[in-house]
Amino acid sequence: MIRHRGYLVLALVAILAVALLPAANLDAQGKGTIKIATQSPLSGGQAALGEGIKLGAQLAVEKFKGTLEKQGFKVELVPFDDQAKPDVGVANAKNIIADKDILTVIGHLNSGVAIPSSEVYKEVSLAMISPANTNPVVTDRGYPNVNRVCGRDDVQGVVGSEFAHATMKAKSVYIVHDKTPYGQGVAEFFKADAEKKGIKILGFEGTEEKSNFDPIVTPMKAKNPDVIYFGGIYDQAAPFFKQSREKGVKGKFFGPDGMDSSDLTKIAGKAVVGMYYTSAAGPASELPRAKAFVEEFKKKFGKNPEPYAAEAYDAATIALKGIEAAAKGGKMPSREDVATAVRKTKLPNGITGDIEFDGKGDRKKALYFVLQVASDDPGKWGNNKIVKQLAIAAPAAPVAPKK
Ligand code: ABU
Repeated sequence: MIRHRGYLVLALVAILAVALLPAANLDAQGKGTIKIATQSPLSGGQAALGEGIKLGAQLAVEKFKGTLEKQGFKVELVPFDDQAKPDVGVANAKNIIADKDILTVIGHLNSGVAIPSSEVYKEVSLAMISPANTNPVVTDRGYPNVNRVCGRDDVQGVVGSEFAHATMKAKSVYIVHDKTPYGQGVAEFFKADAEKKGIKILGFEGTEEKSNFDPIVTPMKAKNPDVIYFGGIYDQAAPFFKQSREKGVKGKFFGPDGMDSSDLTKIAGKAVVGMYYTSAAGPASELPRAKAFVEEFKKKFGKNPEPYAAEAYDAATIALKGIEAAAKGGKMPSREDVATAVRKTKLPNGITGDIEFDGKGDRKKALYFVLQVASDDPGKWGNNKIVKQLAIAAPAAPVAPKK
């Protein structure tokens, strides 16, 4: 009886083994998992843009992962929340490099987070493709693994000052910035060129204040500037502009791409309708090749893509193409091979235009826009009018001073 039971168990084990054989074979054929990480703020005041970056990348990965999957790789997107904080971005970056399956990072939103985080990626030659970081330092370090598909603030600041001078006819400007590498950086580029054009700088000050701007607004109002420029991000700029108008400031508001989110009108309402801002992100609804992306995005996520979501889509598309090129022959590529391939990857049909990197990882010709806020309805942010559109080559890297 006991002997019979033993045979029965053996037979069951054999049947089970045969039944599991196809799955086991599949595993044996599988070449492993390839992960693409995103890093952007998914919580806090800048989550609107950060979430858009994650979702833009997600859409591209879902759409274009097929080639790698056919080769036997499993492809996954792994989102990280950097909370727009440098220390959180760096802590995430350390976890990212510890996961050997992660072969590229799409991120960040904030240059002040991207710069220290990319020092960590560099340790292991992990490719980073930024959809949104505009501070020159991001690429001027000349790291072979660091790239961006957007423009730079040394160009954006000048585009802004030219517009303030030629179109807004500004004779004087008051500049406030957020003290971050991005906000202060773009404000300095704007200021330097505005001064060259003879615009009088009535104030230049940094603040980390998020809610009570009285101490800045009162002396600023007394100087009666033609233009008030805010170098920073919408979550801080919106209450600043709103309070400025409420306190009777008459000057025109202006700012860089940190203004470019529907949350600017959600917070500031009518105070910002009609204001101009520059951007390195094209409004996706106005980019001829991005129409299908906008429709797909809305259908899948039930909302409009925020600025830089389309750039994240193109960045993730380049990441996949780079990985495919490095995985030629069906072998799992090294991070270094992927970084080399990403730098060489061309996207002649990107939804934000043609993309190709120069020797330091800048987009060879980046797009710059001047836009005007059309409505206080955040749902109509995509209707903001393009007042000016330019494609400008990235400046060469600064030459180190001779010792
Ligand atoms: N360029 C918009 C996001 C801000 C930054 O680069 O830090």
